[in-house]
Amino acid sequence: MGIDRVDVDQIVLQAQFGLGAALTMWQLGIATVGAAQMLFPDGPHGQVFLENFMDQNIIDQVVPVLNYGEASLDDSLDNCDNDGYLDVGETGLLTVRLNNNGLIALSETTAVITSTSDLTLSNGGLIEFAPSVFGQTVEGSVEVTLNSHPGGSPLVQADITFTDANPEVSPVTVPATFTAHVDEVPNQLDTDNVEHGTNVWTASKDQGLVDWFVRVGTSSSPNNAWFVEDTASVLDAFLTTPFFQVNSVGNFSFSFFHRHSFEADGWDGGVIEASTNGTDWVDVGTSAYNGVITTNPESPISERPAFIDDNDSYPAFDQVTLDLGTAWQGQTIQIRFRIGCDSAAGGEGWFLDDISFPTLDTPLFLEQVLESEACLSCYETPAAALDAIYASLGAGNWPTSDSVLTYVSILENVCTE
Ligand SMILES: [Ca+2]
Ligand SMILES: [Ca+2]
Ligand SMILES: [Ca+2]
Ligand SMILES: [Ca+2]
Repeated sequence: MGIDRVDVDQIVLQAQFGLGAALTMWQLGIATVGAAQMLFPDGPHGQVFLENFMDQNIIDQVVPVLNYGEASLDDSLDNCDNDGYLDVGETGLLTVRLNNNGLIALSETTAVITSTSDLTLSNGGLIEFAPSVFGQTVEGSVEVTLNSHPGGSPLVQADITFTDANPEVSPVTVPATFTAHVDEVPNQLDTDNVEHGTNVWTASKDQGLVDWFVRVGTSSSPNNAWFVEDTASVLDAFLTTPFFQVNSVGNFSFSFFHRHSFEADGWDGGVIEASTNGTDWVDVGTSAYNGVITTNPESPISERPAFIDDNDSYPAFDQVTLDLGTAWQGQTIQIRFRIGCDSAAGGEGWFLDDISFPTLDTPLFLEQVLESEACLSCYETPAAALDAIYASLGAGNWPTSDSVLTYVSILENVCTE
């Protein structure tokens, strides 16, 4: 059965999107068949490509592939302080994302959550996912209540065991930990070690497919670092501080640890910029750069001095300190880390950790402290809060001049012990 030429062009283009460098024929074959399945789910396209690749021995077997994506824990269903962290007495969602990376459609994907932490899980911890085809991510959740917390370490532990029954995928168990039962106190720390979520940063982009995100496993301080991939397609992505005031006395300096491996010969790279209005940005990293971006109209930072290729100590991290003197004294500014990539080929990307602004009068970064409130019961409505006040007076007793009233902030949904 033939396939229209225009369909073939679309499939091949889609398949090559974001595949990166050092590609094997097997990867290209799998990606092409997958792209055909995604673009033409009801057509013969995927099967035609698959048979041709198998005839050529480029693809030798087709098996279902289900991969772990990520998991998160929040306090979205019934919370005391609405801070995104599951505190004792709160109920939220434990959400799991799985990726179908095989050429076979999956229709009975499940995960079971088990934990040694003191949690109550809905549905026995079972999550049932929607059917998926190649390249799709499926997401599912269970309701979680945190009943108690041992203190000490601000972590909740869970094991995520996922599988598919049709067709059969062998179960895989992934351990996960989540920060829980904490409060965030702003403007406490000079250094962000990237171990506590996204802290104060904003990740955004003008062009491209990916953003900076907190990645586990490759870092300067264990276990997390910010990371952005050097994609094989045009990318202009930023990791930006909030506005902050530069110290009005002395030099302004900041430092960070980073590891980078960009597409060789300066086609892709990274720069550091500052702005007083969030719109107009000037480069502030020149003294630390190791090269210049190759001339290429596709690149958002073409011909600019930049971090290129690998850092000196790669794959270890190097520390960079930038002393910007007194030029920014007293001004309110933002700093951003910017990756610029052209298309055609990519590289590993850029890791950033232990970012420190030690000269500021007011520290930039927040600190997580163990939750001090015992959030054992929450008022879901203002009426419930009023009922609680009346109840505190004793049944049938209206307030008198010597009544002792307990004040409850109904706006902040405050809890009692
Ligand atoms: Ca909370
Ligand atoms: Ca909290
Ligand atoms: Ca770290
Ligand atoms: Ca490139």
